[in-house]
Amino acid sequence: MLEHLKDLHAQALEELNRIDNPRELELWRVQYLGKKSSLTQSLRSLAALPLEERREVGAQANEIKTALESILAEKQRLLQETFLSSSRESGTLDVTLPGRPLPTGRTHPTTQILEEICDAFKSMGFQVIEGPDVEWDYYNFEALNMPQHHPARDMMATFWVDTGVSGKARLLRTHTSPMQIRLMEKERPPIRAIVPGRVYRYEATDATHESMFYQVEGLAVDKGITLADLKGTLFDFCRCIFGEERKVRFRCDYFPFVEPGVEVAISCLACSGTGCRLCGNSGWIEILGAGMVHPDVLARVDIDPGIYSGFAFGMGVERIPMLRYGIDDIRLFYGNDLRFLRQF
Ligand code: 2U9
Repeated sequence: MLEHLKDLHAQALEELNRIDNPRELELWRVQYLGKKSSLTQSLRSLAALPLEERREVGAQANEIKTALESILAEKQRLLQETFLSSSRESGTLDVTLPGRPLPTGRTHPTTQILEEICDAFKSMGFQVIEGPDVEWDYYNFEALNMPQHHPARDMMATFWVDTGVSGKARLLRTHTSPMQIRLMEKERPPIRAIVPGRVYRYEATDATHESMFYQVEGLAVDKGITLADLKGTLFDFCRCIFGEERKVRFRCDYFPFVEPGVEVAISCLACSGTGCRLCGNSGWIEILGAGMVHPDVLARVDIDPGIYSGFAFGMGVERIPMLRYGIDDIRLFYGNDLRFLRQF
């Protein structure tokens, strides 16, 4: 065995000396150092040898392998150098040409805005949590004051995963609020959290509707939280994302999981409130829904609404870059057209 290894080493060196191009060098590498080479096979068959012989042959085979690897690296370097200098001399290589640009990826516009939104709330002391896309009917609807046959369920046309009995059926979440119920079940106030994530609606898509889009919803629960806290937080958020000069308007609205509910609008980004096409001549653009968490929702997770109160809010994420950059079709976000994505 030792004799065979020595011959192999000598033969490899002799052949290497005759090689003068990279293609032959690669064939040499496969023959002497590849997976099927005699050297690799010898190392593999060591286990079958008696202990003493195994030690000696193993050491010898490893030594040869290391020597061949280092001489291969040296030969590769030499051939590369020879190739470069002969190309330079013959004029086939112009070292003054600019290099070829490497294509680089970039952050998706939705991810960019999600990061901005999360940073704004983090700076106000909110934690960021995520939850499952597949949810129980209980967390998505029942715990949020929408029992079976509640009319508000119709507005959140649902992709059902399976249809168990009420509360036990599974679905693709229609909003990220279920995670806030899970959080309140687990933790006691004070709670301040936002939940970014994908949500799903079973409806025809058009320029302003997608069957999957992103939401950020938020929740703050503690003793003594009032509508003034909601207004202060969302006012700061709107100005942080849309600019210090924005006016922010709060008007009554209805959502089953809050009481009272509000819709939040900002002065139009295009006309600053005088009225234009973007704002439908109203001067305002609706950006968020919000409200004080309904006492029944708190009671259901065993938080006493006589002691604690909270506010909650929700927003569609894609709407923000659409307004900011004048994107007129939400379907562009997930169509994977690089001509669109490369602009951000
Ligand atoms: C809990 C209690 C209350 C979250 C809220 C809204 C109002 C709202 C929509 C905005 C546009 C969703 O993407 S959208 O279609 N959301 O208007 N969301 S209050 O209220 C909660 C959440 C969790 C436990």
